[in-house]
Amino acid sequence: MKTMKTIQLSALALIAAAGSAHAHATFTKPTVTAESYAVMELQLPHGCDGKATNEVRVQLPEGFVFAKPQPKPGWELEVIKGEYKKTYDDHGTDVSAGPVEIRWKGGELLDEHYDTFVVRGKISGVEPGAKLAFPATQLCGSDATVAWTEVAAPGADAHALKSPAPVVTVVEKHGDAHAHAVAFKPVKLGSLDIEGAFTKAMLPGQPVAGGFVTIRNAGGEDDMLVSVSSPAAAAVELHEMAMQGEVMKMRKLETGVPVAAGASVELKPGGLHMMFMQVKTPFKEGDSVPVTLTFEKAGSVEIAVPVRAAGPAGHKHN
Ligand SMILES: [Cu+2]
Repeated sequence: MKTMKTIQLSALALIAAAGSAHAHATFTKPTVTAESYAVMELQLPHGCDGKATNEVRVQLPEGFVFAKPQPKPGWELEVIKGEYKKTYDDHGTDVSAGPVEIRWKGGELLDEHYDTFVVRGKISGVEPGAKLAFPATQLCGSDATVAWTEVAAPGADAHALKSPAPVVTVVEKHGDAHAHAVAFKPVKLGSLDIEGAFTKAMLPGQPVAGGFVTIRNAGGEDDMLVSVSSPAAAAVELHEMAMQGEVMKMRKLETGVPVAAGASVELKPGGLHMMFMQVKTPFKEGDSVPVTLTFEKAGSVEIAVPVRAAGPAGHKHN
């Protein structure tokens, strides 16, 4: 048992050391949408051990086609062309060759500065869920380089790599609708503003789920969230998490959640929350759950609560 603990600790220490020594080259956005144009913005966190970067090379993966780099003042562009492995349709024309590497040359990015290098292209013929790696190299003068070129084997953990290539994950085209579903559109009810509602995807076998929302009372009169209901759950209770001695305990609020005049109350993980009891069908990421909030004075309103990705730990209930 003791040995096990030591091993875990030293592995953690290693990860922490690797993380702090070198921030990695990454894209500003982690996902791109299948079958659509993507603007890839590569951010470089530092030079080569103190030296300024004079050249940045980015290799383009198969499935990222018709690429066009964004020119940068002070840098020359070189676009290296090659054969694609497949043929791609560009508005009715079959295209089998195009840019495969972009080089920004002759500039100067000091070690203590940060910059981004941008290339636009079409994500084509790549299955949603796949990851696209763009191996990148920073050249500093004639003798120093930093290579971000390691690519994890399919299914392997990229965190274990020392110099991982910048990667994006391809998401479904209708991922757009999904992204919209995840954002909650604020709702007004009298002088109450209801914002930021969400719940989380449920793990198999998880019977309950927490729900969260922020309520602002812009009016001059105190109000109270007295009840919550949803056709997706047998009941929805209002709960509070509170320390009971050393233990975090959940407590049912029998009278409701007060929303004082001019104040706002946030139902959030680890604090006040709605609790969906005996959920009929586990909540799935990207869906939304119809919920009716009833206030003592302002009355009732139905909102669509978006389902976010499951948290690191499911919502436990005692
Ligand atoms: Cu609870």
